Amino acid sequence: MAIDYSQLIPNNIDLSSDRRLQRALENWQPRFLDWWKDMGPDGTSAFDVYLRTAISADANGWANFGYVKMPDYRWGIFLASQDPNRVIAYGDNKGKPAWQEVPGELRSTLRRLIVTQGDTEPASVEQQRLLGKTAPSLYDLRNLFQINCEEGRHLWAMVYLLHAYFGRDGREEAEMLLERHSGDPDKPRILGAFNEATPDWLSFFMFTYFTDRDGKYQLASLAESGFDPLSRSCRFMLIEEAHHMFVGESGVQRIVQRTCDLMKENKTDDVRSLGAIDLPTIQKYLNFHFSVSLDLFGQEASTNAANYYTMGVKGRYLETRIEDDHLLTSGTYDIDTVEDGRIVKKTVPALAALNERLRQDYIEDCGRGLLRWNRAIEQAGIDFELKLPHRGFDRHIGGFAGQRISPDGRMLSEAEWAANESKWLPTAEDRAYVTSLMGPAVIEPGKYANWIAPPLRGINNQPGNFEYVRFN
Ligand code: BYC
Repeated sequence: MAIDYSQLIPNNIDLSSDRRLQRALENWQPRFLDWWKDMGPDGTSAFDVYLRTAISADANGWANFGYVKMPDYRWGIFLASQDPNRVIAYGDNKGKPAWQEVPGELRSTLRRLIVTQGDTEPASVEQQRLLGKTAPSLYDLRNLFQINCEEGRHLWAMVYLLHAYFGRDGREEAEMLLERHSGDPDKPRILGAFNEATPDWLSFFMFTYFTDRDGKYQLASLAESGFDPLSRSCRFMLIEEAHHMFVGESGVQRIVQRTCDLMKENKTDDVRSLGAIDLPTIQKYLNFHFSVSLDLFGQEASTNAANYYTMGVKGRYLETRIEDDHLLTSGTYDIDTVEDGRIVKKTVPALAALNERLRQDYIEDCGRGLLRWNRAIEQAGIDFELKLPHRGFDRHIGGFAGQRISPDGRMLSEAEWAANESKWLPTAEDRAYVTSLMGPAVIEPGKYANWIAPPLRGINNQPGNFEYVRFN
């Protein structure tokens, strides 16, 4: 169904036929806009930004580009189209029709998952709210704002589900989504990574590469949900997510490229003296964002994950393409864990290992971008390789939490860790250096900060000197 933009809340769910829901969401809308004003991109409400807006939820031609003031962005409710024959693909309810309403016994489980997902979306906007002040170009500024607007829309997607299917509890949860704030000591966001600061653009690109990619895997698992409205919401969100990961991957790529170009031109490793970011610092930021994002997958052995699967609430990545019984009651899976001071493989029931299995899919996907970044380094003739650290490195959730493990996967004593930590994770000095490169924002069309290469092509094929943001 096409998106109806004539409504106060654009939607493709025939919202006007449900007056109660429409009114409830119209009540929430000004609160969302207040939140955007207070916690969204700082001081930007008058800017005209070249943004894409969804025009239909079909795969073809869903995006429309034009200048928009962000507070006027048409946030709304867009679900992928319904397959009337869809059945649940796994677990105890395998083969039964997907649920169009929330089964009573799954209410609190589903609400919790939707709230956790919903909480991350505004959190990321809050984390990124000051980055516009130091954008390395208009192109990057526009991409930041596009992502912020779409994360805002992802919040709308979850708030719609809470309002439409969870009654008063859902409405209260929707309020809370605007009341918790990233890094707030009293009311923090739910998941760890969403309370970390994103103070500079290297962090932003690492975040959109690694943490948005967790989003891809979690949304893909929730897209397998037996609760059809959740599945359809996540399917549409996934289309938007792809651009965010592109921004991360190409952003890091451009920083690496610039660093390599300067190293080559000046025959030096000391690119800091040239105002660029050295490869070891990029590696440290990578280590940090990768391990923080690995934590987002939860415990390696999780009864929660087993229950979600058995009940048909959350599936595996691309569940329907996997060839097995989709019950997993008899299978096993090997997880890495620490026992008696050593990293060992442990065989656990496949059902319990679903978080770890998703984490493994994610790790493999993360590796693909590194291949491309390393190709740029190799092509410059530089002897350096960016690497993903071991899955146990600097973890705070799961079996590796509290263990001291090196990036190459060795168990360390506290003293060994302390002696090396500054080589593996950004130090205060590294962060201060990267921060010192940031800003003021580069606002001349076609110009880029010294520490980043221009992109290969413009958004929507626009020329290099395109004015992506107009300041008013
Ligand atoms: N931080 O059995 P476990 C995105 C808790 S990103 C804090 O493993 P489960 C985006 C856990 O709650 C994707 N606490 O849990 C990206 C549990 O607590 P209880 C967001 C954590 O449920 C960029 C206990 O530890 N979406 O979209 O299997 C920009 C036992 O753990 C953490 C989702 O996450 C943590 N990291 O797994 C914008 C999908 N990990 O029960 C957006 C929805 C675990 O003991 N969420 N705990 O009180 C889920 O599927 C699950 O909640 C999790 C956790 C995978 C996160």
